[in-house]
Amino acid sequence: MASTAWFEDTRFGMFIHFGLYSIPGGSWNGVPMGRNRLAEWIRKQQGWPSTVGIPREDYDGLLAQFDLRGFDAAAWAREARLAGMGYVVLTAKHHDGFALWDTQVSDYQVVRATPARRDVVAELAAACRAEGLRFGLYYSHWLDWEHPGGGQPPWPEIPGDPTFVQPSQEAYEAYWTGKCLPQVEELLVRYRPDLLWFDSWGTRTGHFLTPDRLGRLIGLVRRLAPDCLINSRIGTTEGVDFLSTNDNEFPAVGLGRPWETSGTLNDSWGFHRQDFGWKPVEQLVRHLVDNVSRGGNYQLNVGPGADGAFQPAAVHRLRALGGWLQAHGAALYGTRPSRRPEPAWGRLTESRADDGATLYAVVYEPNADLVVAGPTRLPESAWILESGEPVAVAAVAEGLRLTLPDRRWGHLPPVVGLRFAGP
Ligand code: JFZ
Repeated sequence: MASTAWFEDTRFGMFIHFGLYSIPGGSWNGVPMGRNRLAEWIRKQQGWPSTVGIPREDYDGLLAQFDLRGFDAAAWAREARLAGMGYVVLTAKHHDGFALWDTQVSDYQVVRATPARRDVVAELAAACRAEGLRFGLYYSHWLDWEHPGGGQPPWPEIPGDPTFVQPSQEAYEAYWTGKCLPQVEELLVRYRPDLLWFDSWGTRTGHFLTPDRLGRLIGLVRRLAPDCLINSRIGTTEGVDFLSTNDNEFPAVGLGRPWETSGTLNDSWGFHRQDFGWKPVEQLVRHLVDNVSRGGNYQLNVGPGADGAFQPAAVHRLRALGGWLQAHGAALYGTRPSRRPEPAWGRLTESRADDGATLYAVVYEPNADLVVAGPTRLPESAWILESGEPVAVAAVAEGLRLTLPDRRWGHLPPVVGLRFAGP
């Protein structure tokens, strides 16, 4: 197992879904895609339920348009840092099988098959490291719609879904040994990712993601990159480093080992020009604080347009999150869940050192009765984290009562720091 210390200390990362699907942006010939509106699925979902996706030759017409004229990896890395994030995870290869690096395993890749002729993975890896960020890669190991032996959508999952013909085990093994494993080896050896984010879900993975295949894949990572973290959506919770929840799933309690939620800013992962479901900043802050207070991370996604630009609605939210974290990040970065019960009015985290501990109370409801249950030992000091303004603390039967200064606290939560010297 690799060390998850950096992952648990960093708490907040950027997910980036970028690829051929970023060009159509959720609609094809003026018709918005159906089903779940995940724009990166347009190849298989366009026209749903009356038609089943886009013919391969039509979809591959996108290759000639993929020129990356506006792509600026340094700008992406800068936005992640400004958002207060500590790592970036890029879709190196999504389900459509298109590779964003100069893979020697397949011609279906950005350097050989597009006018861009740029290694997006290499550029972003360098930009992230220049910004002091960790770098990870998403790899769709289970599904691959380019290779004749790759997994097809595991449908029908909802009414109206078509049934896809899945490859034979022999064909899938040819995909596994001929594309999946050699491409993962390339990514590990060339770009040295700090984590690999594999993607599978549901109850239909076992037909192809057998213990033998997963053993070979996990073994490959451990052998070539012992420090590279692996997530549970590889298809098992055994022998992996952190758990990934389902999309946009925020557990009410911690999962007892390092874990993360990957979530979207709006509804689609890939750029979708008609996806207007942008989450408010306060919801995003609460998702982050909820997860961190329960021992988890938040990997928040951006779907850049084909020109590489982040939409203004995305930049607005990322910079707002970064602004809040500039003043309150100490309550999240490097912290661990508090041993005190989670209050209804907010969330608690703790940072512990040899000379004492600091309890952080993130106050969602400033007007509530702010009682922190547990020991009644008074702190040496208590203050509003962003301003230093003192906060009154009284010992009560249930624990400690905080009394905030009489202020207008706005829509983003204030944080109280409570310093306890000694063990
Ligand atoms: C998968 C991908 O299909 C999707 O395109 C995106 O990359 C996301 C991060 O991962 O989407 C999922 C994964 C899990 C479920 C549904 C969609 N699920 O558990 O229902």
